[in-house]
Amino acid sequence: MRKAAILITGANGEIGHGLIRALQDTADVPVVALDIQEVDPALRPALHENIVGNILDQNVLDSINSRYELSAIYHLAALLSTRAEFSPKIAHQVNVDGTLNLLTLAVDQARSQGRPVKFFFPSSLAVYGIPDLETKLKAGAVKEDDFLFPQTMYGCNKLYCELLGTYHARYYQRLAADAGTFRVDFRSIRFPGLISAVTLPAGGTSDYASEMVHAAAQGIPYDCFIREDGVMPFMTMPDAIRAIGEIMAAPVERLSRRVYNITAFSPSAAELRQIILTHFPRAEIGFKVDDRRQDIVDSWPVEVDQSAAREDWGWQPADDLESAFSGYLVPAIKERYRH
Ligand code: AKB
Repeated sequence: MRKAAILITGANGEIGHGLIRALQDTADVPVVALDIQEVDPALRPALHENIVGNILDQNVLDSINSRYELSAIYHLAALLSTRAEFSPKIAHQVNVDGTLNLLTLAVDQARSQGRPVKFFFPSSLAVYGIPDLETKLKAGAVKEDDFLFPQTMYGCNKLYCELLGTYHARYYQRLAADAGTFRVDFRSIRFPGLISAVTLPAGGTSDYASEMVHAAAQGIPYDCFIREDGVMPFMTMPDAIRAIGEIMAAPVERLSRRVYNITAFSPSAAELRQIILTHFPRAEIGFKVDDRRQDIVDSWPVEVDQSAAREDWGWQPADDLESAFSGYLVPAIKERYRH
């Protein structure tokens, strides 16, 4: 007999940390974590099993398939945008081949259970590629289907995986006699940069926001690699985790699309510095711009249109820039570095 469970890949990453804690309170079946590294010991009590393994290893996925009956897969494992530029082929393998492996696992599970398996995929505003800064500043809130010409390997990977997931939800093996009996209930959110008080990102281009506030809280000088007027959307990790819960709980007939934009606030790097200084007046934050990473941020929108998420599943961010810092980031980060 297979055991009922939920699977989280990339469980030790930033989103995984928040999601495991949220599922601990809400999930009706045990949570199984898969990550290339051991999961943070603090999270282990929330897990039924902590599998150390690679999403590219078919033996690992076969073993999960034979032992668990999965009602949902949260496929978080990925190489982020800056790291992927340095290792584009590995990024393609992890981000695309890995996602196809997990979608195939979901199909196998759906087929054997005779019901769709829910599949959450965190996409990113990196799917956008705005040709120049002038266009970016004029574009306003960019809709889901505009400017889809990513300028990074990560953005290409995310965009293609959005399409792969949508294909698995709507058309997978449509010519088969039993088509429709093994669909994947794919749901995806395009996240802006995420800022967590608990973890630091690694290998992303939006990392400067998190690095700035974590450095300030520890009294460490920080040079931001983005220009003072560099701007892109952000959101707190608790808002992101709540959004995942909401889209996964939404009745499927409410979803007019499979991939949704969401956002919360869009400060420039100078505005981020300013708000951090109001909470940490002695923080030393300078600017040492990395032109290549700046180019990536310049290709991402200032704002995204999130009206579809609002209308279809009632999305509303809890935090604006002010409350993100005063109500969440600053108290939680101070607590984290108190000793
Ligand atoms: C990155 O910078 O790679 C990510 C993202 C915006 O998707 N945080």
